Amino acid sequence: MKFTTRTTLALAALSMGAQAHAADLQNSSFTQGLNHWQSAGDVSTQSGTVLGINLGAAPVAVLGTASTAYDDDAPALAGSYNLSGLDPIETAPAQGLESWLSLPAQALGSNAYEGSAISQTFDISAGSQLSFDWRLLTRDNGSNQGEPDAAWLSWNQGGQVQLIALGNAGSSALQAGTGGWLDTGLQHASYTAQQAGTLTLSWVLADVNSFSNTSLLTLENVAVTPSVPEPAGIALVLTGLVMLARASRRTHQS
Ligand SMILES: [Ca+2]
Ligand SMILES: [Ca+2]
Repeated sequence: MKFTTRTTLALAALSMGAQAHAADLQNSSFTQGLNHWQSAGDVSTQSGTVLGINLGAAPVAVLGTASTAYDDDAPALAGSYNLSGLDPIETAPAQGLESWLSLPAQALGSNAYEGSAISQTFDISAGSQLSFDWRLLTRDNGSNQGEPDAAWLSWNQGGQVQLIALGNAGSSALQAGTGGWLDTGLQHASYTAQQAGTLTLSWVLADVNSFSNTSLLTLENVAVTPSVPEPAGIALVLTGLVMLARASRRTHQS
C-alpha cells in the first residue's frame, strides 16, 4: 500500500484513539531497583533466598518492620531481619508514617507502631486495571492480643485516599513456612480505576500493638492494563479503518 495523503489522514485518526499519558508507571518489575519509586522506612529490592525465604529469581520489593538499632526480634540481634539498613518509620504522632502517605493521624489504627511504605505517582485512565502480586510474612505469631501486623494498599487520587486492607498477621491464610516465618504465599490482587487522573499508589506495612515480631511485605508483577476503548473511541478507530480500506482500494485501482 502506497502512503497517500488520504492514508496519512486515516492513520492520524487511528492514533487519536490512544490517549497520551503524561507519566506512566515506571520500573514496575523492579529490574532497576527502586528507581522511580519513593520509599519510607525499611524498603529494598531482593531476589533469591533471603532470611530463609525463597523470593524467586526475579527482583521483588520487600518492606519490613525491623529496626536496625533495637532487638525487635530478641533473642535475634538488632537488625537481624532488617534488609535495607534503614529504620522503619514511626506512625503518628511521632515521625508520621501516616503523614508520609497523606493519611490522617492513626489511619493505620490506634496501635500501629512503626512501618514502611513504597509509592509511585503516575497517570491512569478510567477503566484501567491495576494488578500486582503480594506476600505477607511474619514472626508475629498471634501473641499481639488480636492486633496483628497488617498490610494495606493506599489509592490516593483526586484528593481522596482510599485505604484497602491486603492482609494481616492474624489471618488464617498464613501457614508455617521456612526460616521460622508464617507465610501467606503469593497472592494476586487487581483493582479497576474508576476515574482518570494522577494516582499515587502506595503499599504499606506496619507493626501493630508493639515494635516487636517483624513482618515483611513483598511486592512484584505490578502492572497497569489500559481499559478497553470507550464506544466513542471504538467508533473513531472504526472510521479510521474504513478510511484506510477505501484508501487502500483506490491505491490498488490507480
Ligand atoms: Ca519493629
Ligand atoms: Ca510486629
